[in-house]
Amino acid sequence: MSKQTQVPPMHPASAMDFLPPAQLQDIQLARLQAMVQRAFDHVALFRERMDRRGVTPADVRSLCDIALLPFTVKNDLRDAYPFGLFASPLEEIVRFHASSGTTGTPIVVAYTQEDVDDWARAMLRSFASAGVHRGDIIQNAYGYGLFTGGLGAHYGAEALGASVIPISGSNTDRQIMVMRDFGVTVICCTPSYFLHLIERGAELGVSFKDLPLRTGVFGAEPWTEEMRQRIEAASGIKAYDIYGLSEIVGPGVAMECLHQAGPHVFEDMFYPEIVDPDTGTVLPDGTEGELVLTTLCKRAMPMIRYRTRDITALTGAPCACGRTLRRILRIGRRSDDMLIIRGINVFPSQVEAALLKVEGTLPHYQIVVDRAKGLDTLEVQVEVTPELFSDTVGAMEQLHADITHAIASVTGLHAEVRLVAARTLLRSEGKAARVVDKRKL
Ligand code: DLL
Repeated sequence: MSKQTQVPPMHPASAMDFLPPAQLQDIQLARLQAMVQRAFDHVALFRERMDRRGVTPADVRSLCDIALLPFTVKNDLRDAYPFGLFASPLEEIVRFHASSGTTGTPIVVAYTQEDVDDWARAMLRSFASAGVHRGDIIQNAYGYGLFTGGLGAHYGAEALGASVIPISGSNTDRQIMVMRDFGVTVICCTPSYFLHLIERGAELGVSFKDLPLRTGVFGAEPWTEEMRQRIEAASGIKAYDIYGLSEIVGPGVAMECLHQAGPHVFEDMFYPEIVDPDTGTVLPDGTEGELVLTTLCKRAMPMIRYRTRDITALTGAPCACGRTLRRILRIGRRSDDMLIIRGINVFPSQVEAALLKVEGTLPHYQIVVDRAKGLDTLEVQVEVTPELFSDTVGAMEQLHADITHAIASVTGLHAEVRLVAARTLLRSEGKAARVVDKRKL
């Protein structure tokens, strides 16, 4: 029997997802104008950049005028560390989050009480669009702490009226016990961690297909359509893509509906644009480029035209759910995760999609890039099913050839494929690190 229940009645907060476009645009423009004025009045960086361009808040007369405004980039947040971009006095700030800072100075983001409430509403609408409802038991395995995932999902789930288990990441065996014993129906975590949970569940004799678990709210890292299919086939749940980033709010910028056709952007709160990553020119819907986001409601830390580095396209094509919110296509890559190997551009997601198309592979892999005798080398380590691993040499050789061919056909590169036994590669409890680039070490 299918685990999917009837579609619940629409939550009142979801009404904003279905606004007629003209009404949505009126709201966006009014919010944009107020936000730009606020940023101009209270944040030196925005005021200086606008002054330099000769632009004032009064110049934003239509939504198209957003193109007059300067971009903001991650380094601006680093340079302003810790509090330089706040538009609210510290006594109005009720929450901080920060990025982990493994790659440099951390960035700090801040929220007023209204910001926290707005964020909870965005997350509520996210859950509701995936059919999550009051009465659901949500296991929230996103990390609690400075990472936005845990608390973001938590407040949204509570606002929805669902029952939240604030288990955070890690302690995998306890996660599985709780999932089984509490009758969990919805799980929130990274897709890579969910794979680990499925696998550990099987080792403990817990098949997710036999549990009430119905829905996964997966994001915080790139994952492919092939990965979604693997997850759904192995667990019997529906896997939905949720997108967000700390600089804008955290999770809840965009979320898929039951039709799983790419995340709908909550456009009344976050204004999306797609630009050419090299020139910054705004591109039309349907064209792939870098996602740029402007917060329309944020008070403590408004963000104007933030360059996310995430590569996607916007589509206004009608969705079967009837939402008028445009969708972004699945974010498979970032402009800064491109590997240049022997002069050829390769994205980790291309490798993932290629190897998951081959039967006998497990969805656990690692890409190792190195340099030998002045030449770049690409090694792809892939786990294979225990049946295949213990099979004849011929079967392994065939699999090896199939994977090598699949990778070569999408990337144009010959990869050294290394087939490894199940459970060999390191598992992640949060965002998976798929690539080791030893050239940078
Ligand atoms: O990862 C917020 C989040 C938490 C989103 C939980 C979804 C669920 P950051 O740590 O600031 O925030 O990382 C943001 O992660 O710019 C993307 O590159 C990537 N990312 C987030 N969601 C997705 C997704 C959180 N669904 C960065 N698909 C973003 C692909 C994603 N990449």
